[in-house]
Amino acid sequence: MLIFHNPIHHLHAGRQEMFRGKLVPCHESPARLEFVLQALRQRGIGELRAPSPADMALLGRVHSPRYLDFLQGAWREWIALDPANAELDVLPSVWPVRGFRHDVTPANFAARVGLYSFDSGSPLTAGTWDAALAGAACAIDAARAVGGAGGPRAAMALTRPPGHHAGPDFFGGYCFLNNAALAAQALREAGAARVAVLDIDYHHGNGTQTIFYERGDVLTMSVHGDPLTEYPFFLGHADERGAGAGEDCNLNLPLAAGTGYAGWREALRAGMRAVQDFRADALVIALGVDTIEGDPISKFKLASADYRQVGRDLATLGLPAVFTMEGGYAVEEVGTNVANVLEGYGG
Ligand code: Q9C
Ligand code: ZN
Repeated sequence: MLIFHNPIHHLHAGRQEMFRGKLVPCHESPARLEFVLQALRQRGIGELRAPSPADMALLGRVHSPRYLDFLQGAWREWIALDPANAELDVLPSVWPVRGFRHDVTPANFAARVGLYSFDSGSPLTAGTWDAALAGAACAIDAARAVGGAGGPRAAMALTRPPGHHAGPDFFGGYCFLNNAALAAQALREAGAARVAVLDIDYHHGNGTQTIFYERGDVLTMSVHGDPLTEYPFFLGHADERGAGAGEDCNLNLPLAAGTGYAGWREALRAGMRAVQDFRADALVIALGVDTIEGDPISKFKLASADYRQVGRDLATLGLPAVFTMEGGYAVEEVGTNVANVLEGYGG
């Protein structure tokens, strides 16, 4: 399997995230990816590749141009507010909720951060744009390597920051550019008529759902902690089925916090049946391994050994596939569990 890894992921390293009134150390850290690289090297899994420059035109077909401009210039504007800001990460503090106008773009940067984000847990740093862009390039390259159709080839975009919470024009949930959506779009443009995104991160893939909600050419499926109690709360419920041309092309399978592998696997298999009914030509697997028992911010109870079976199950779809790296915060186990999935999948 070709593994496109982000050689500059460490340029994105948030200092603190807001959690229940306190600034706490970031869960989404460079060490997460280093543990995966180490596990893959140790076991001789995959061939590592660095990405080529990102296709900006393709990025503009997934994210809005004004959001991309905002992200690219955000750090410069943050410093312009106050040079002392160089020592601090950008965190939003005001959002245009119900009743506010969405058709004005404030000149004040501190307000604009709120226009383009949905939480205060996703610090934006000096290197965020460069790191996220190189990660997006990994996703696009992985998609182009497996191509639109013609057999069960697979590739991985091994990158951070993760992507599945990032929407057409917003960041949040540690995500800035939606790598899984970019891979799906690149697969479409490489000739796959229908693409399915299977999101198995603990958290609902709200960004990916929103990007494709009204499209009939991309099925989005997510197995996740029930948003009535779990982040991101305001999306990911079972009655969200898609709209317009995308009606019945979105499937949410929320599970109670505390669910173990048996119940989780049943949901995954239901999601896989939907992929078959959709007659997908290619697959994107948004691979979060925050489903492990003991993950510091998640509440499913998978064991490390279960991830091999996850890989084996996914391989039975027999489709060209792109894996993207999403969450997983029990740092040492992130490497083991990602390597187990890829091993189960077939190397
Ligand atoms: N103190 C991904 O797994 N908030 N994002 C959790 C913990 C955000 C997770 C609060 C969780 C985002 C890609
Ligand atoms: Zn997650």
